[in-house]
Amino acid sequence: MKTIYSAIQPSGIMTLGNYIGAVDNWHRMQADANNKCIFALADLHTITVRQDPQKFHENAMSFYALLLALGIDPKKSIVYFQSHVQEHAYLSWLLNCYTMVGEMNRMTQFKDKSQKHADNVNMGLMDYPVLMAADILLYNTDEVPVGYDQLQHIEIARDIAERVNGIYGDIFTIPKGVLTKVGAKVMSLQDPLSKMSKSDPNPKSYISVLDDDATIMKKFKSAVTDSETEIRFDPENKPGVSNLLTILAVAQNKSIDEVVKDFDGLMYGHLKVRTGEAVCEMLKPMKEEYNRLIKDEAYLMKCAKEGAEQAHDIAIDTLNRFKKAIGFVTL
Ligand code: AQP
Repeated sequence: MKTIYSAIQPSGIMTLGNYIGAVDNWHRMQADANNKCIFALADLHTITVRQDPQKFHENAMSFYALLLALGIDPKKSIVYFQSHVQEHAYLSWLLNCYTMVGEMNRMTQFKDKSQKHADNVNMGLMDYPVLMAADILLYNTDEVPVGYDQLQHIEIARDIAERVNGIYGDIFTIPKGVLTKVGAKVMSLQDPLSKMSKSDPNPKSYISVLDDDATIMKKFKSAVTDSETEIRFDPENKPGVSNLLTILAVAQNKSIDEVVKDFDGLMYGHLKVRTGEAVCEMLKPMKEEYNRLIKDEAYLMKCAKEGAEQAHDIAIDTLNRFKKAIGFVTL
């Protein structure tokens, strides 16, 4: 069996980028009987950026319900909150002692977020990749489905694991990052050179998977394209148009070439409207299921508790193995 592990931060409302780049892939991997899947809400990571307590709480519950509504099934996969399994923070401390400050300083996300949150460049923001390495390594993970932006963090998790294994022998499984074939980097609708992000201050730049249809259509109609007229897939020279084609291909479950053919002789306006309509259609069943689940807090908490217990059972074994190898006195 292959162990698949991935996580998402409840730092706002899930975007179409998170869905296409990550969660949709989780769903596909869960369907394979050879995979043992573990999915977490990375709520410890979320507080690296200051959160309003009530909003943070609501977002975390909402994210959990969303994952189930998107087909992540607690009967098939372990689905839990990172903060409910204490081994994450513990292993993160241990791994800190095997990670170099220079390595963390080089991380692209750290540099980006330090600029965006210049008034709060806290240690957690810098340490984000080490906590992520702990998440992944605790579960003897083989593959980590992520969007393109997280590949650098997977690389550092591998480096840390190899360093530890080099000192103590076979402690950790070396994980591999897995990208979705289409949509590993969904771009902002307002600035197609940067990725779509749920904490972008401009809500027109992203589609939240809970946006209503009218809002989705409005956001797609105002998507930034270019001053030409030809519809072709060319991410370098036509990033806005290529981003819309990517989203449409995923929403219609077609290849990009097939989608491009459908627009022979048509204009950018048609592309924007069709992409908006296809996304509304794709998200409709999920929204209905979400509206049902979010009212059933008792069920959500029952699933979260069971998920945390299952996760803990695996995590504690890995943590103890590592502690023993380091030489800690155990009770
Ligand atoms: N635009 C994107 N395209 C494809 N995949 C994406 N992911 C994020 N944005 C895109 C993937 O979604 C997963 C969960 O991401 P995360 O919440 O842990 O953190 P993030 O990568 O920092 O995502 P955001 O939306 O940009 O969050 P904020 O705004 O809070 O920083 C990951 O697998 C990620 O690759």
